[in-house]
Amino acid sequence: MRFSTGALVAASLTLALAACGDRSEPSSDKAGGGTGVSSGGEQSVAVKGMDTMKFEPATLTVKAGQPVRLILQNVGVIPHNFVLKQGAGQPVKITAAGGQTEPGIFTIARPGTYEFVCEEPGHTEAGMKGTITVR
Ligand SMILES: [Cu+2]
Repeated sequence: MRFSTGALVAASLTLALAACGDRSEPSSDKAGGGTGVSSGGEQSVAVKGMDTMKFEPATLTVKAGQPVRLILQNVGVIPHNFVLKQGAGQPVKITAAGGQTEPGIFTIARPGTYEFVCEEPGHTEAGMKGTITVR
């Protein structure tokens, strides 16, 4: 039993090495692709959530297809959040308690104008919303 297990391990190791060997050959074109990746930098955007039921600024502009690092600064004392239901691959919700700063990362693939809101009860209705323009 022990002997056959060892043989099996040896066989799978050989397979793994063979697989690695196969892949190392076309990887020469990866070096050229690396420079392209570095050009797509993260963009940082800060928005304040205020107890006056406003975002500041209420209009944001970002680039399409590049990760957005959004920092929600709650400068009030009650909780606020940043909710983006459309545009990103999946709904975005960043919540910050009073006086707290919370980051979130998302990417919007297609240019356009999307609405973001604060979903705390009554806040959207009171005017706590804004737009994010993607170019
Ligand atoms: Cu709010």
